[in-house]
Amino acid sequence: MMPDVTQEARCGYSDGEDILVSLPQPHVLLITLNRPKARNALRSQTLRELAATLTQATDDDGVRAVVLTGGDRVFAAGADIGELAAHTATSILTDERPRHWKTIREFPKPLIAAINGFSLGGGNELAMHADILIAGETAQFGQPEVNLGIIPGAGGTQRLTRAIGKSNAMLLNLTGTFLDARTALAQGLVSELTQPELTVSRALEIAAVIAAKPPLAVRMAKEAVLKSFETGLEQGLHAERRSFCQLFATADKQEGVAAFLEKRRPVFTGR
Ligand code: CO8
Repeated sequence: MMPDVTQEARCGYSDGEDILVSLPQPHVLLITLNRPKARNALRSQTLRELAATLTQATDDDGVRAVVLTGGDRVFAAGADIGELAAHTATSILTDERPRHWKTIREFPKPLIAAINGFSLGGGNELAMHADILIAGETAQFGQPEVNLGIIPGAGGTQRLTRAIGKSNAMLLNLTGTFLDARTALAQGLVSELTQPELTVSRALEIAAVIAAKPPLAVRMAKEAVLKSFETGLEQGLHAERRSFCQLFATADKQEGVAAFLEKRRPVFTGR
């Protein structure tokens, strides 16, 4: 069930034309794609608003995790095909959207996707930008771009292959067929399945757990895991070690260790 967020403080965040933004619980921002009539198709406006909200959340110490959803019925049906239709080979070169994807890709705090219904094309690429993917049992995933005479343009050939392997990624990219939620779980695209009405609640629950952890350690853990997609093992281990050592300089490391030894709950300050 979608939490009732209407009464929640917004603390400077505002809804856009295409997204709803709320703070349903301490330190957790909830972003809901809100173009249901277009199955949450991602037009430039949607990505612009999403990127702007994530930029605001990056600078906001009060936000420690973000949940991204399309609501109870659809995550996102891909890039807005009407908008794509208007692009030419030259106009697509100066398209603003790669800039917004970069902002989403570089968001340093945990991003959890709560996925119901269709997660297709650019929508699935958006889902795969999340650090943790939770899906409803009726969710369906796909990269149907081939049906339009194009290929994915925001990671659908790269992130999907890393998530589910070559043969499975080829199947989706070359045939345009959809993956059901159970298979997506079995192949490692998502971490957990829930009843569709509980997907957002479960994602918020995970976000709450993360929000209670020391933010700098969380940030560096995310950075280190993502590094494994970009480097060889030796370089990745080196980066991990560097972050590991840096964390020894934080107040939260002192607090975490002291609290364990003193058998009390830690109070993390993000310093
Ligand atoms: N773009 C624009 N409008 C869409 C899209 C879309 N991707 N998907 C659905 N809609 C619109 C439909 O045109 C329709 O509008 P209207 O009511 O005005 O006719 C409305 O949403 C409802 O659609 P349906 O009647 O088809 O709804 P169904 O529930 O029967 O089916 C589906 C839902 C299965 C999602 C179906 O609409 C569908 O197949 N949509 C297209 C999926 C697709 O091909 N996605 C890939 C798009 S290309 C892409 O993502 C490239 C990514 C490139 C990089 C990233 C850039 C952002």
